[in-house]
Amino acid sequence: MNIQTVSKGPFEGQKPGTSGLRKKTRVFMEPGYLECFVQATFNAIGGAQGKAFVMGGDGRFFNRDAIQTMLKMAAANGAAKVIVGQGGLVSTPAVSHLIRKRGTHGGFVLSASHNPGGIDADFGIKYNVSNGGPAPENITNLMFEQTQSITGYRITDAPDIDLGTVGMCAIGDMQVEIVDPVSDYRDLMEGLFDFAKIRALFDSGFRMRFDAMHAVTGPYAKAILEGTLGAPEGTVINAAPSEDFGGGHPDPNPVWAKTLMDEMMSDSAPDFGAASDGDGDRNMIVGRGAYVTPSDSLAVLAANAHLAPGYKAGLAGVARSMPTSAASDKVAEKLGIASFETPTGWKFFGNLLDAGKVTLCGEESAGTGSDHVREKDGLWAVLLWLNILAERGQSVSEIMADHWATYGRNYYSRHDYEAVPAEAANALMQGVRDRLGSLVGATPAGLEVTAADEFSYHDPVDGSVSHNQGLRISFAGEGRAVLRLSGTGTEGATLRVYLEQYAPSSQAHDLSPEMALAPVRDAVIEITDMQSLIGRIEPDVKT
Ligand code: VG1
Ligand code: CO
Repeated sequence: MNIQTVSKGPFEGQKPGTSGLRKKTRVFMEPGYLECFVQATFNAIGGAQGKAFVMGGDGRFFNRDAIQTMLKMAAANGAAKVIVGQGGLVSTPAVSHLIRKRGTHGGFVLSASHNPGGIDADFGIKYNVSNGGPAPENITNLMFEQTQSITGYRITDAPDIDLGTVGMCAIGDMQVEIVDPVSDYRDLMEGLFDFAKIRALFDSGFRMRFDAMHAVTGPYAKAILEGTLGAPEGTVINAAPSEDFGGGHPDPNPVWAKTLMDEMMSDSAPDFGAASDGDGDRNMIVGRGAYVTPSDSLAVLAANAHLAPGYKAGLAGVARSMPTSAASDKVAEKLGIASFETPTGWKFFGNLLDAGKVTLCGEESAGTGSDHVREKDGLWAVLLWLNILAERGQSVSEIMADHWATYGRNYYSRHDYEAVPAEAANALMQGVRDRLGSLVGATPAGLEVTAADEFSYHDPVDGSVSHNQGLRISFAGEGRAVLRLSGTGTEGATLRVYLEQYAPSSQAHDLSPEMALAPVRDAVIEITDMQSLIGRIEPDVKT
């Protein structure tokens, strides 16, 4: 094997964000850009010599080319083995499972998740560590340091390998194992859920629609829902992964999964609807005529998980990201189990899961998961819902009504202001940050502020501290607003405004979220002065 060291780099701006490095695809395709980031990752983990890795992606444009390059780099850096999904495809939760099951040193996920794909859209890469989870901040910081001083990368000139055929091959001394990306994952799900009961539910005439959004969960959902659980053919739509996700945003929310939403709100709606994102770690849940917010979904799953065999012993605790609504806290309180509040991004759940402090985790951005892997897991959430529906024999809207009557309802919505000039977005955040102290007691738009701070996370397992994780403002009557800037965007800044209003169990729960949240929204508009700072008050996307 002929090994070359190519002089390149450093490239500016290779700082991993909320979930790895995300850039425009053309940026990743610049000669040496991907290579320098991958070499920096190897350097940051003490080299690849003798180590095994998993590689897989969501099938977006540049996925296969990137994998071919990275395999040659792994070989040139002395890796012992790389496990790759057939065709270069593996969902994010399935990568996490493969790392854990095969005991590899780590793995690479090639995805920009819910961002659109294509040569003029987005690409991304994320490194996961041996527990199967995203590299924690101490490692992403090391990676970033390496990207700033790198002067070249190692690669071999070996020919491309055939990613299409399951089996073993090699690049020099490095073994390459091409695996079916679905089978291990399906086995894992079968061990957690009552497949016989879910099969019986489908046999009884229960109908669902799963929108794979032309992304990686297509093959998984086909194999599991239709192939194993007996859902009728056609249950899974948009099932073939495509390089540009059919030209859409593979983001499972009511805005981007509109086709599914329209069907679920129509007279001919099936009993249950769900969708997943580009890399298969997000989920949207919708019943007939009833959209379930991700924060509520986490709470319902926490309250009912014991109905599934994998969780019948109960939960150790529940963790949610800070902007996620407090609905799951209410459940944890009632169950007498611990609850945790972490910064945005799945990497912060890893320590809690490893230490056995929590069993379920979730984010308001349609991410839910458990200790079965160290990533959020879209299909897992759908299967847990199916298991619960099969056990309870109620509709989604009946389950929601019961839930709110027991725990109260946390009305919730996220407003995104996209492609804001970075300077203006930073000025808005800084303006609020500067006034946090004086906000308490003020009454913007007539609502009294009871607390205001900037969230810092103190990891209870390793003692690390993460600052600047979002501005939070609480209002009298259990209302709350959170402000933060996105760490996954590739254009300007995205301002996220998270709105929440609690209505206790004794109250009615049938307001539209928009109505229930109007006072908190008005207060935020006044506090931020967004009209004059970013020139708008209407968001681009409401979820
Ligand atoms: C967003 C979400 C966050 C999620 C992250 C990665 O981050 O808000 O909850 O963990 O995306 O999800 P940000 O920094 O843009 O708000 V995925 O499915 O895109 O890997
Ligand atoms: Co994702």
